[in-house]
Parts: sequence; C-alpha cells; structure tokens
Amino acid sequence: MTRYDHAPSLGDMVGHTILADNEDTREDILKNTVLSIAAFSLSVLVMSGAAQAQANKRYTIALIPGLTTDAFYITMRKGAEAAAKTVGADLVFQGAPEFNPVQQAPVLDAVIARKPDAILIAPTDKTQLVQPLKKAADAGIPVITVDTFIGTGNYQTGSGDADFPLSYIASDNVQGGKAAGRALAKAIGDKGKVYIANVKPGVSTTDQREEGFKEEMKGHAGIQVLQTQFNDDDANKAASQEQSVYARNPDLAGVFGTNLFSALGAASGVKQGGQSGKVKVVGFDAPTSIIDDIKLGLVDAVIAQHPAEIGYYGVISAYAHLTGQSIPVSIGTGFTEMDKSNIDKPEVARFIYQN
Ligand code: T6T
Repeated sequence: MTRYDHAPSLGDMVGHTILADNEDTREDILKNTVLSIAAFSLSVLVMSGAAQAQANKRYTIALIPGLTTDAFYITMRKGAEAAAKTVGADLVFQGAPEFNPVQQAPVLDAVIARKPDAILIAPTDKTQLVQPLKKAADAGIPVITVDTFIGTGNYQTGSGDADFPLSYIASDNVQGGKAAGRALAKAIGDKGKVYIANVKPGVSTTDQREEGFKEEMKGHAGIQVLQTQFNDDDANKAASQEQSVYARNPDLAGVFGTNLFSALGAASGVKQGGQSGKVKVVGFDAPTSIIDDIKLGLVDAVIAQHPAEIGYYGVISAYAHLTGQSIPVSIGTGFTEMDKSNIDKPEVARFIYQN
C-alpha cells in the first residue's frame, strides 16, 4: 500500500493506476486501494476534527494599547471587540495610564502571566519594548503589533532581535506625515515658518510622521521648518511650547501636531495666545475635541487614522494564526483627511474617534 508522509490529495488517491495482469494481484491491489481511500478518508476526518477543535476553542486575545485613556486606542478597542465577537473570542484590554515604556512593560508582564492565546500590542518605544516582548514570544504567545512597531517593523525576515512579531497592522505613517505637510503648506499659502509638535523620539508612528512631513517640506522652498518640540504626550506642555516658539518667532505661520495630544495642545496654545487665524494648526488623529477645534477654526485639518480597522484586523489576524491560517506580515489601514469643508459628510464623519 502506498505510504504518504504528507496528506495526499484526493487526486493522488483516485488516480492510482491498477496495472496487474493477474486476477489475484488485481484483487489485492483493488483491496489495498479501497483500504487506502478508507485510511485517507479517516485521516481527513481526524484532520478536520483537529482543525475543528482549533476553531471551536474559545481563544483569549489581549490588546495592550499605548495608553488606556486616548480616543485613538478606545476606538481601536471597539474594532477589536467587534472582531472578537464575530469569531467567538474573548478580548482582554489592559494598558497603562500614560504613553510610557516604563509603565507599559509591567502591564505586559502581567498580561503574559495571564497566558492569553495571543497578544496585540502598541509598543510605546521601538527598542525599549523588544526584550519585554521577547518574554511573550519565548513563552509561546504569538505577538502582533498594532499602531506602532518594534525594531524596524519588518518582521519575519530572519534578521535582528526584534524580528519575532508575526505581523504589523497600522497606518502608513510616513505617507500620513507627507499628507499633513501638504495640508499645512496649503493652509499657510506655501510660505513661512512652521514647527513640528512631537511626542518623544523612539515612538515609531510619530517618528515616521515627522520624517514624512520633513520629506514633503523639501519640495516647499518657501517654508522653513524650525526645531521640533517634544511634549511627552502632554497637551499642556505642547500648549506652552507653542507659546514659547511663537514668542521667539512672532512670524510663526503653522504647527504640525503629530498626534492627538500634540495637536490639541498646539491648538490650545494658539487659542490662549490669541493667534487664531494667524498660526495654522494641522494635526494627526480625530477625537471629538479636535473636530470642535476644526469647527471653531483653531485647527485647519487633521489626518484621521482608522483605529477601529487596526483593532478589527488585529484580532482577525490573531485568530487566523491561532486556527492554522497564514497571515500577512503587515496590513496597512487608511486615512481620512478632515477639514471644515468635509467634516459634516457622513462618509468622513464616520471616522471621528469614539469616546
Ligand atoms: O496617534 C495615535 C497613535 O497612532 C500614536 O502611536 C500615539 O498617539 C496616538 O495614540 C494619539 O494620541
């Protein structure tokens, strides 16, 4: 009887040619063929039983956000919950109160101790979360990063010590930074001084937005990009930095806030300093507070991400992996540019973040 070291295809089995002249031998071969088809059918039953068991198991998928109280991650959680409901998995949402690797690492340890079937995480630093996450991988827990990445974000290439996550699901932040640059250039009539209000170096998303913005500005000869101001994800700090930059540069024309708190803070600096209309603000992210600022004319435009999609496809990817499917090494989600002219359109407003 033919021995298969791998699961044979049905074509392999039914395609057997019976070449014996002798009746007895032919009968034996026929018998063996029937037996091997029966064995194959049984193996299919057994295999599908195992696959069935994988699919029937109720998985626990943990989502660790950059911080818990940010509308971006709250919206991501909603998408993740929708996907978990669809596949019948349990979602655990556990994070730190601030966007800070020193606070995020112990949360990660606590999640690893709960032994979830998979971890989705927005690492708050490209390098500082590598070793803490390695512990999860070493414990056999699949890791997928959402929003931010560790290392270079090019996973599963076999190079570097940050290569182990299975997938990276996020916006294209370089492109987003470029789009913000174009929007700010348009708002300030393509000339004048601008600066970038950023979080802190080492955060993959906001580093890439700064990179994209600067790249775009190389094509705008009339715009001078001043030194970046880092606010530690603190809107109050971003507001006072805006006022200091303005005090040093009364001809300041615009600010690019690379994330929710940077943009909110810059807008509130403009408001407090009575510079509304004079200093233009373009931001990233779309919480309701920023939408109010757009309507008030304090913010000109924002690049809204699609965090619910990131959460949704994060959970679907984890589930697909857990049930034996291969998954893409990265998934890019989109953007929606919002300004006063389109903010009331339902196809745009649906991307405003949830609280
Ligand atoms: O912009 C998002 C996220 O993409 C980034 O990584 C950190 O900041 C936000 O959460 C907004 O506050």
